[in-house]
Amino acid sequence: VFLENVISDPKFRSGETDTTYIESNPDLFQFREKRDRATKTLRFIGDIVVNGTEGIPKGKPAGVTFLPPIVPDTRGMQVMDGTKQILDKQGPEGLAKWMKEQKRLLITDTTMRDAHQSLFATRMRTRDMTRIASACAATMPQMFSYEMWGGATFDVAYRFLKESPWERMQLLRELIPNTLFQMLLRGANAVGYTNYPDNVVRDFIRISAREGMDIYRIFDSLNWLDGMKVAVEEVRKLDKVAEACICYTGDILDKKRSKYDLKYYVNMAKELEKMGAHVLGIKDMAGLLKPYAATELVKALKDNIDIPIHFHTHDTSANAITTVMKAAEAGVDAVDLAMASMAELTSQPSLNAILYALKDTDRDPGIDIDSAQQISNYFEIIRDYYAPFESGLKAGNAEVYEHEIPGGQYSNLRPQAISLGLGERFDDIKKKYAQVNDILGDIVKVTPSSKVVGDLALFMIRNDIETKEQLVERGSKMGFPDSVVSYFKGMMGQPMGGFPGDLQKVVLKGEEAITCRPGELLEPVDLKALQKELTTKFNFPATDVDAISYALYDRVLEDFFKAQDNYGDVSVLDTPTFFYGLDVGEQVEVEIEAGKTLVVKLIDVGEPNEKGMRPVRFELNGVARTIYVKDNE
Ligand code: 3PY
Ligand code: ZN
Repeated sequence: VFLENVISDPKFRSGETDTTYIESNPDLFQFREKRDRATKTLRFIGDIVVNGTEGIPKGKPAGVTFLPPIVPDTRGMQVMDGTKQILDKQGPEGLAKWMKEQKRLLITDTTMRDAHQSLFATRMRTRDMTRIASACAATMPQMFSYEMWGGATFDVAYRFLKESPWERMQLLRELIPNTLFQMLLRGANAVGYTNYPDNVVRDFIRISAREGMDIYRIFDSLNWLDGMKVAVEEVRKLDKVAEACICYTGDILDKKRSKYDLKYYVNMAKELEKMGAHVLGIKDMAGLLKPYAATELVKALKDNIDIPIHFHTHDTSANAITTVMKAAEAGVDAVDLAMASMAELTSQPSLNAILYALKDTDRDPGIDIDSAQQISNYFEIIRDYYAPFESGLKAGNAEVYEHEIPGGQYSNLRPQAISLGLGERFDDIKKKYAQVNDILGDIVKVTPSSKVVGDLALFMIRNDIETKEQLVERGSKMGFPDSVVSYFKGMMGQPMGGFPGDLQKVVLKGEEAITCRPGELLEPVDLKALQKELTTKFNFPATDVDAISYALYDRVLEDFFKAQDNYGDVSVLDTPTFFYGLDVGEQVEVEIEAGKTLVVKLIDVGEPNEKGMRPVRFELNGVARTIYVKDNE
């Protein structure tokens, strides 16, 4: 975004300016250091060759062949209007009304967000989305929405992919002008793991709406209504779609588990409708809603609220496709699915399978089956690039009904356990997770409350703590994980039924807990000041987009800027080169800007010198170049 200031300047882009605007704002042309891009690119590739990518073994994964993806040829095809135009012309109420009038089942494709978040730790790069985006727009104009932002994508894009999530949205928006974009917003936690001041949540929504977001799926990780109000209000103000969620936990069919029963969900849905939700989301983040429970829940909700209902689930148990069918039968308006090659396991059920299942019925989604197949084929090839990030799960596992771990967390917990040297104890960890949930009084588990449960489970295992009594007894002399402290302080909101008092006391060690909204207490963040600070620190005219990102993730953004200064724009590299570097003798082409291509060939890697620097020899456009890279081993 910041490389092309004048183009990304909102006022300039709005067209409300004349040439004097440019003259009086010379900093629009003060570009950040762009020179020496070839050296920076070689430096990055050299670093990957020598040190590999964080979190995965160095070098190309064995047994995987990287093929170039096949993009359907849609040249000359007209892009038909779709749901985006309905929202833009008729507003969110108009869209909600339209949704309810549709007989067909509306479909959200989660491939570009939750599917890769749940299957391979959110690592899908923008480049692998943009290449297929035009084909999505041209061949599937009946798609209700693309979930392509939010959740963990924001943090991971900056932190691990070294690319801007804003640029992702901007590029996809240009390529998919006809379909709604949808994001997952963690209520007062926005796209982070902690509560933010109210003004940060509002500003984030305002800026992301301006940059192209349409539907905000808003939830609170404890189903605490107060935690969702600010976000719902702000989205409404902007005439975007507020999809407020009930997070589903427990089992409404099990009459012994009365804490989260049908009445609880129906009441919550009514409250959300009153709060101003345009759409109700059923957010089944762990895939716990069983097929017949979906029938009951959707019917009861349909009887009690007037807004359309959008169902989201995960296929961890392997039951989810049946649950989607039952929800569709019971009249749900929209469902989340993923392209077949990116579906199932901890991801969403298969979009392609549902297209066949509902073909020639009155709920036929109307999306062209062959086109969806081609898009799925594209992602099948892409998925191989990310093989080392996969969770290793080979099949569905119905045990999820016991441990209740959300899909997105499940694929992260195993590497987290391995990094703590607890790899072999994954079974114990899952059991401990369930036990911690009991200890906390059976809470809703979704980011960030699910992280609290995961962190406390790992804490108990590492410290050989078996029971709640031991936890309370020994806990008074121990420091708890940050997430656990923050939870008990009330910084993630209030759980239904309150906190277990004895445990709260030992965790907080005399500190007071709050019972109001944390966002009210936190000092507002001065975005303008942040913008100035960034401008000075990084010597470029920072925008409000940079400032709001800084407000959410200060360290992550600083590291991202430093990486950009060091390596240039690495989003231009193909994904295998980005993660695994080059083999000796291998050559790639890197298009650093339209019409400007670097041909990079790795010649060899030398022994480290006395400073631990290895010479990495390349050929750059046929000319020998050596880069010295610090060997971190
Ligand atoms: C997230 O918050 O990232 C989730 O996907 C929760 O389900
Ligand atoms: Zn999800």
